[in-house]
Amino acid sequence: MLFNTFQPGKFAFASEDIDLDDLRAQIQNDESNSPIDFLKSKKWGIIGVPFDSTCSYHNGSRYGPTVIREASFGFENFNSRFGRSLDGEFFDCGDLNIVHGNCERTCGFVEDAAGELIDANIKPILIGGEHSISIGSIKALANREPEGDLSDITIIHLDAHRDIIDEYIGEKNSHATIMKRVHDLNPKELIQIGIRSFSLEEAVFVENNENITSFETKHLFNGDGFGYLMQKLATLKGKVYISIDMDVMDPSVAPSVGNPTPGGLIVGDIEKIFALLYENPHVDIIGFDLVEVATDKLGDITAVLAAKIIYDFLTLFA
Ligand SMILES: [Mn+2]
Repeated sequence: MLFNTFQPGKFAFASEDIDLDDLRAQIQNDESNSPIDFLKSKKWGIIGVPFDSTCSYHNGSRYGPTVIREASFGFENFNSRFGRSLDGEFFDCGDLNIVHGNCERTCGFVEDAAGELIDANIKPILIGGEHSISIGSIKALANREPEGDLSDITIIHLDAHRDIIDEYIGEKNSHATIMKRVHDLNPKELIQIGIRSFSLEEAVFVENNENITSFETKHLFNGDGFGYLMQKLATLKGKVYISIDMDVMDPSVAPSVGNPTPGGLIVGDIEKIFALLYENPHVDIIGFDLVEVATDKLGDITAVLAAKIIYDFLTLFA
């Protein structure tokens, strides 16, 4: 390809289109195919989910997939931070049809679409959209586990907020309750990073659940706090799903998010977290999402940073 020009619906450097039906048929006919083949797969599939309906502050995350893809064309194929080229195999499936105003049905569509990728040994990447959509991918993965839940999967959740109340203004399915819905699926461990805003009810819930580990910014950015996080990630084992709410970043570097919250992470923090997970041979990342970029402005700095995070992720894990 001579030109690296923005194509609507494609992340930069994405492989050409795939025939999912064909891939799934091949896998179904392959008797030697096993769950390990999915686990060790380095193929990723991007699904844009332009859904914002339950947002409690700034709306606009429905434009996230478009502005993030557009920003992705500003990067070089060679990723100098990691000394590697982005030449792994990944596909961009485009944007999902969503049901405006209906979180449950939209997340059902996400679950179906992510499931189609997984059944072709392709790991799902969601670009949001609001945070509630993560449950689609996570359920698709849980449904394919022997226990039908997350008891063998660690969730790494980067966010300014805990998102772990049972209902938000009477709603069970909301961007403010997403990690409670995840916790309902019995995760092996839920690791929350960058937390700095939550209710007392959420604090009590976290305290009473041994499978939740919390790295609040007040600890991360004090003394050896970040070092403890690094130690934790270096000792992780097994299947890991990563969910990044862009409001985990400091609003000085990522202002265009649904709920900006001062005192957050900077770019190098995410790079260090990815590098450490990449260097840990005992971890298999099985899914990833990046949500809550809320802007309709092309070239918005938050969209550029979001594209860089996805670009870094693909450079290391594709
Ligand atoms: Mn948040």
